[in-house]
Amino acid sequence: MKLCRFQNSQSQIRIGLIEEGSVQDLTAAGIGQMAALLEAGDRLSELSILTRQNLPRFSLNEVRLLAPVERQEVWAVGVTYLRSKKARMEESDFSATAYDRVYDAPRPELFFKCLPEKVVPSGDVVGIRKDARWNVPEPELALVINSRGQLAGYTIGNDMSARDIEGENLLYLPQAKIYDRSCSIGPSVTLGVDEATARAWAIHLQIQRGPQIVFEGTTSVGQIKRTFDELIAYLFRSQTFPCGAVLLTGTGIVPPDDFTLKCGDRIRISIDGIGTLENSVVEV
Ligand code: DO4
Ligand code: MG
Repeated sequence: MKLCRFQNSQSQIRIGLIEEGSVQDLTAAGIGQMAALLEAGDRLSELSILTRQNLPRFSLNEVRLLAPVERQEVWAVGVTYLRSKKARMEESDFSATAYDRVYDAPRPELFFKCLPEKVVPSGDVVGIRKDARWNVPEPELALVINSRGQLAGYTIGNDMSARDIEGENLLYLPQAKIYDRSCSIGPSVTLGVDEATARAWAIHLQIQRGPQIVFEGTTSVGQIKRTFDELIAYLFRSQTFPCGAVLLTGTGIVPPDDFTLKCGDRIRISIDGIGTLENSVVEV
């Protein structure tokens, strides 16, 4: 089941259920926030009861999908794939030991990514920093977690990053990761899938420049070193999330070192079981 936030033709924000190219309007049945379903223990049965009503249905072409994030803080975890550890160690002599250590350490590298109001939806533009020379997308599975620390669903995240700033000094990480339009999430939240099933999903990244595909790469969720429970448990240690959280689980696809994004590039991130998150690039 795929849950979404959308804007209808009267510009009203609604909650919907996506099925075969159409959206059922759950707000017509009283669901004003996705959180109401994410917090419910029996969300799948609640949803199937709701969808037995004759709810208004729209074609996906008639509505604008919004980022499926309401009031959740967005966090990310780094160096969860061997590929990411290797790339980070190569980009910086200075920080190589830190990346090597964190990959094997019991405590993961968790970092704050952005406030919900800064998240860019699929179809909108993501940013590359004016003061960075080496900018890349990071295609990541995102865990949608409720206020009790339960994994409620999955979506797709793009953890846009400035690799030259990150590589110059580890203490510059917030500037490499957090700036205008540096996080895109969407298009919808997949519910009712266990970790073992999600681990079999492939993640695919495609970058198009004009008519050319300038980079393509694939990885598998199964290559994430840590379990989802472990990541969530660390995120919720000594910290409460009254509105829940979205956690980007790290990248396993890294373009070659001579690749940097340019304005106008189109980034497509697809994950089996979820869909495609698509954005073009602007300088910010
Ligand atoms: O410290 C670097 C962050 C790495 C990251 O964002 C990732 O592995 O996805
Ligand atoms: Mg990342």
